Amino acid sequence: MRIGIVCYPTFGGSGVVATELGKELAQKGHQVHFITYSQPARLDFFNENLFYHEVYIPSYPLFQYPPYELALASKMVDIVRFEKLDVLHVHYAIPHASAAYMAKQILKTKGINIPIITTLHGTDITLVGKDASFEPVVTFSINQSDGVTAVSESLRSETYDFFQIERDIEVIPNFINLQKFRRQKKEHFRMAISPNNEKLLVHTSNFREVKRVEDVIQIFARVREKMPSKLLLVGDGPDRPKMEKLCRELNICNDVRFLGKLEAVEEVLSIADLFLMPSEKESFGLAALEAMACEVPVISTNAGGIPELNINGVTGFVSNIGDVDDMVKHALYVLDGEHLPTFKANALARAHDFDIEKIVPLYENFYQKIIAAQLATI
Ligand code: GMT
Repeated sequence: MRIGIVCYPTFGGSGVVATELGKELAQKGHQVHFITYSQPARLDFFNENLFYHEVYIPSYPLFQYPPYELALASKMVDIVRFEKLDVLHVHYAIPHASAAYMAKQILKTKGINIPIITTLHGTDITLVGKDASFEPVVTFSINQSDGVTAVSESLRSETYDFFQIERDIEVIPNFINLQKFRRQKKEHFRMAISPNNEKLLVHTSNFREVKRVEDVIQIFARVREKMPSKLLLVGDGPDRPKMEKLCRELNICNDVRFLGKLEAVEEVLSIADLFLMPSEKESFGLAALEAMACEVPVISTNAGGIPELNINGVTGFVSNIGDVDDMVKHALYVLDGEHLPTFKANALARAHDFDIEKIVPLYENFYQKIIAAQLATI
């Protein structure tokens, strides 16, 4: 198949899923064309089946807000025609699904009927998409897509609950490359961070409000009172300065390291004992899956799709949003030397359910189904 993938080229979340999907599809012999505004972060190697097409927006004094969606739609039209694509798969509804709709209408005038598949990732529905500034366009472009997938059951039902959706949405969960995300031997690194064998807690996120990083720090501060431990924070974002201040106020700076945006997250996860995800919203929780693949149990909230991944009492525990007491209690239980090995093994076993080799064929089958349905209408 010749597949166009449209995504945000950023670290984390939907961009990572789209890039990893494209890479795997290319390995399997499909031709994959990425269409976005800069080189996707994890697309940093050569493969004969992978192509990258940059969306260029010319600047003009009138454009206080550069019309990215129009430039993207025009690029899609160009690439679908020139590369003879079979399907366009857009990740994150805003603005990719509506740009794809426009590209599809333009292509129709040229005798081409390109199937559009939209994958909903989370905040495009649960946060930004719900905003009245976007809702009508999001509803319309979901309904107009030829196929729609959501990354969890929870996101699927939230989409039906909030928007007037008149079509099927298929759940295809996120996945993990178990060759990349696996527990590696990093004893020297662990010794450097926790020389006295302190327990190692890890959190990775984009430090936005919905991630509740403050809860991460409060949980850690309370665990540390009962058990010698260290906290590693990976990622960066608007809440980081507040979190640094909080660490100073709690006088725990010597035991907390802010590592910033790291590419090789799996190296940090390889020395971790526990992963913290106290998010307020999380359609899936890819960061938790990455941790589980590295044999790290998860203490999380029950927000969105997290309980579909983190099995309460098995791979870690889930608590109500903001219930720091409960998360501290569970963290101490999991970190107990008697319990930790079982939780680690369970986390890894659960990660295998989301093995990229199991999930990517679901996308391939979905593409085939949508392409066949489209051909049948001609
Ligand atoms: O979590 C974020 O803020 C980033 C966001 C994104 O789209 O990049 O992540 C969303 O998509 C991920 C991949 O499907 C999911 O694993 C995250 O749970 C989801 N985030 C939220 O729903 C808040």
